[in-house]
Amino acid sequence: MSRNPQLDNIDDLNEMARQIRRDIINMLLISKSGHSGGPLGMADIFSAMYFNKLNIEDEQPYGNERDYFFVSIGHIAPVWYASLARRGYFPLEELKTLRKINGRLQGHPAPLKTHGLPGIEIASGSLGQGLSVAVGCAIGLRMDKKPNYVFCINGDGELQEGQIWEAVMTAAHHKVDNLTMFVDFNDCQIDGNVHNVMNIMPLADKFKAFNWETYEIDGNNMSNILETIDKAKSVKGKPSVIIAHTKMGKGVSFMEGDYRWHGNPPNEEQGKIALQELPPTRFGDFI
Ligand SMILES: Cc1ncc(C[n+]2csc(CCOP(=O)(O)OP(=O)(O)O)c2C)c(N)n1
Repeated sequence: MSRNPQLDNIDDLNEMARQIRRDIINMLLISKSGHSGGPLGMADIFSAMYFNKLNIEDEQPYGNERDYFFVSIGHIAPVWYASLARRGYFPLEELKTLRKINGRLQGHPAPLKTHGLPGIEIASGSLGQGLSVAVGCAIGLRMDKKPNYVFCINGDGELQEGQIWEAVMTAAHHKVDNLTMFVDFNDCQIDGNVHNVMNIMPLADKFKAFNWETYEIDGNNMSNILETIDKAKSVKGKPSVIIAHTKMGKGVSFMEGDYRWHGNPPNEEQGKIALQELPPTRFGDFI
């Protein structure tokens, strides 16, 4: 299946982010289970990545020239599925099958080899592992003298996993500069606010102490996202991290900033209100 075109201006990328948010709500209304808050909060970054920044190859899910995109927090699958479908990795129609038994869009993502879904590099959902894979991938590419770039999406709650910090130390030690990590910094996790469950602050200072190039941005601001990715990619001699301040449930007033939306879908009434707050776009709904 050939890819849909890249979008080159901020307004279009914002509109795509809104469409992805509508898709997330519609998928969850159909599946009646799944994660709302994290996916909605990350829609701007996914729109920026899939429609502007990621080097994607037409027709090939895993082409040799592609950038590698790892999503370590598999529970935000709805935003990933919507982005992949919108870019043309699989038919939009398939978004109706989120969490259906024997379908390709499981609650947590799995790659082509096991589930037949193109564009997913590795299975994720068990937190803490994705960054290690991303670091290994980046080192491997460098050993093969390949120019491909590697991105990894991590959650702030996920940073409580010890394995993350082994990977952070490893990437710095090996001066892995073909890697950018995003932290979805929404101060929410499955059962509370991150600062209450187990504080990870001061986060930027921790990454700086590990010798990572460290950026802090508004992760729901498209121009901020785009310009920081460019800066991070140009860094030499060390890995980069973009601590992206996002809002859980962004775009839906009654979900915003509330960790209780980490893993729940809207009901019919809530879904209706959510879709009113996210007006239709020129890209059109899948239902
Ligand atoms: C190894 C492991 N431990 C626990 C869980 C259960 N779990 C799923 S999501 C989550 C919270 C993750 O927080 P964050 O990454 O900040 O996600 P957000 O709430 O922002 O979407 C937890 C503890 C898991 N999936 N894997």
